[in-house]
Amino acid sequence: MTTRGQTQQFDKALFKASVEKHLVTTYAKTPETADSRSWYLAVGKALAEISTGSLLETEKQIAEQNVRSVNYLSLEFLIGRLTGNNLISMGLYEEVSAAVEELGLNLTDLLEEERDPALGNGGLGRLAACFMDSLAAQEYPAVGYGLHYEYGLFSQSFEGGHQVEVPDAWRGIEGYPWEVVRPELGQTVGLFGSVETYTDKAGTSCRRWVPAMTVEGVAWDLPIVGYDNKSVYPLRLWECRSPAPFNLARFNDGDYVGAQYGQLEAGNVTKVLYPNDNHDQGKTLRLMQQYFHCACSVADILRRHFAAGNKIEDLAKLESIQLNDTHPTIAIPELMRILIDEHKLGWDAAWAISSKVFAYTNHTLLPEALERWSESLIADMLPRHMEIIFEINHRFMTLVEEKWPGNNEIKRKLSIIEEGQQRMVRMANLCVVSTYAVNGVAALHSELVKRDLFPEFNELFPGRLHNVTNGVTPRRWLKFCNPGLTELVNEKIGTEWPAKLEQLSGLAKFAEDKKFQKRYLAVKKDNKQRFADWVQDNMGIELDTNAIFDVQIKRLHEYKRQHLNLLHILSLYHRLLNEPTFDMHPRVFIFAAKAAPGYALAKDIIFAINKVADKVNNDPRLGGKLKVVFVPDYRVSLAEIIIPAADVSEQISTAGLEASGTGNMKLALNGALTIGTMDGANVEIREEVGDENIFIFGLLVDEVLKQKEEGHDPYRYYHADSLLRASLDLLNTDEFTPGNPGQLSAIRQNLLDGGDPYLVLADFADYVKAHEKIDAEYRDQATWARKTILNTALVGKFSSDRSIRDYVNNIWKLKAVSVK
Ligand code: DL6
Repeated sequence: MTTRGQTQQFDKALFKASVEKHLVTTYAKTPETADSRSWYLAVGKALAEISTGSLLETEKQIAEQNVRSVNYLSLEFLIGRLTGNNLISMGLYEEVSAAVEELGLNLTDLLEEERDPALGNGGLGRLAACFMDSLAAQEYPAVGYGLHYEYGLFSQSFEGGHQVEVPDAWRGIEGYPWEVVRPELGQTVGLFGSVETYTDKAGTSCRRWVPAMTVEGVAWDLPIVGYDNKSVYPLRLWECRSPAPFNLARFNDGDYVGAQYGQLEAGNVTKVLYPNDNHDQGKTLRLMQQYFHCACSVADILRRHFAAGNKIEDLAKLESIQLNDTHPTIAIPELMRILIDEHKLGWDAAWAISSKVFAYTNHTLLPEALERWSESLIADMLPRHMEIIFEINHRFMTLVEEKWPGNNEIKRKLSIIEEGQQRMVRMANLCVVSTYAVNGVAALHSELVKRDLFPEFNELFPGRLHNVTNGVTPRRWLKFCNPGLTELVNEKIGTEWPAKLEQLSGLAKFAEDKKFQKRYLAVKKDNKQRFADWVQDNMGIELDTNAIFDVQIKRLHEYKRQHLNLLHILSLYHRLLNEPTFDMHPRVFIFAAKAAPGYALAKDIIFAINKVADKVNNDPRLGGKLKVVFVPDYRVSLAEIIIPAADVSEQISTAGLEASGTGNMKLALNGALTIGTMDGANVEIREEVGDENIFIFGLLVDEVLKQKEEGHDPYRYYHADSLLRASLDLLNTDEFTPGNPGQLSAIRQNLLDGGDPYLVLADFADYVKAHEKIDAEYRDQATWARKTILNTALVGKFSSDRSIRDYVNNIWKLKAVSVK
């Protein structure tokens, strides 16, 4: 019984029986005793039964065809809840909804029971999830490799306005219904120890690593269900365990607890996701995570390669390994080690393979995010890998000498090893030297990678540096999260757009159509109401859906400038109270963001926004014109409610610092108008939607660089602009922290005496002006309707399907395999 769009055989009676069977046998509940969570788990398990079968079948058919595939290595996959999304991809949403209704349940309520698997920090991890979705949707053979963290990104709550972090046990006690453990795929991983020289049978002197300890990698597969097809790809997550459950000698001595130490220590490796976004912390355990991830993944890639009957010499022909940022870079010396030490290839033969297997994506230009590991740490944990890195560098330095004879300055700059008191390994340099393709994630970013980060590499390796502009999956970020708009779009342009997002341009002709405008705005209003209800229920704040919903949702970071947004709010507060002629359309400023636990100023900014929110939300003098909501515990499932409700999208990073952004794409797709700097993918969004349908402000990249070079003087702006001065000075009073002046001063101090490193003050006046324009244009609802419709219509380029096709055509060179 396969209906249109339904990709899996589905029998309602059998499905219901399977749900009830899992309820009883897997979760030990009867229909009478089961709560909503148990029912969700049972439904998840019943669905996973279907997807696991398809996953095995997909693996089999791809292996039989023995075609080229990509292996996406990432320390983060911020997949979000799977159930709703997988139902959409399987084409079973309505069928399962009807089936559970017959069991006396409501599918929407059940979906709310799923905890978000928060296995990533932000943009980089979410991008990896979108890419897996698009690979499966287009059937380009792929495996995603990540880590099975016991705890994902911390849950956030607020106490007295301060961020509090709580560990995130995303699997619950029962485990995650969609995952399946694959014991047969286990790997053993060495750590520490030494390197020895020995003579092989042929009399050749060889080197080999003798690890001091080993840990076990256990594979867990999550199904990435292809949209509207039969492919299901594995997202393979490695969990670290001790090789023996306990130390038998100690156990026999009666030391029951000590006997399990090994287990506890190995478990630490994949215990928790490091909560830093765009910041490298250099912790030993993090390096261990990275190596563990790479060792298991490379071994699994080779296992598949040999299982299909291939020779090692054909590896680069059949496999590409994409490194998602530098976090999995240690895979490069790991593969070289295996090729040389285990497969006995000479250096040149090994290099010829390895350097054609790996490709690298750069996601940031921020110096604090570019990973460097101390040579001594690598040499201690991975001594053979350090030797190989030295050899790669030695050969590379010879190349540099040939190109720029006698130029030690260039050598110092390009070397993989950074000299200094403590020698450091520059992972990005290692990547550029050792891969066949390097890409940035938006046109501007890729230009800056070429021009500012790696100019000499670009000369040395012409053609190696590429651009692949990021994208987002239209399935989750429109079809699933915005059913109202989906229905309207389906009616106008048909139902194929979720797999062909460029078709949205067909909506452009309705942008002036009054009837369509009315319906589009009605959908937006409904979405605003859905979010307002959530805020009322969860935060006790009442929102007026006639207000402009102005949204900034992303990690809290100075370069993303949530404090610029805050200053603008303070300026509105000041004007409403002090300028009798000032008027504004009611506005709700919505924030959601987690700060890295060790990032003090980011936490100060959260506190300040919360304090300002407390005051303005309850100040009758403002006449309800200004509201501020800081939604706690930002996560994918919250984004799914906020994004469809947004009127305005804040993309206000200092130009040159946001590599791409992907929230900007999701918000524009759902009809929010961007207020943004000429940064990251904003530049390309502007190109697509047209200058009149976006609000651009602020310094350009080269103006930022110039201003920094010449010495940015924040006080110059402070003295020249009375509105800025009034807004900043509010932070020094007790206006928002009654009885406690100075509690918000750290932000003001950072901006004035700390030199304003992200040029907030330089962009303030232009930002205020852009907001005034938004205010005026929103009041003219017909104009606004046209602009918002055109945003949805004209951002088809930002589908992650297009990004994946760019990778496939320019870097990976894959052919699709249609699973039967
Ligand atoms: O490419 C995905 C995403 C971009 O959209 C963001 O602009 C960028 O900040 C983010 N980069 C990182 C870097 N983390 N590290 N290392 O998360 O990547």
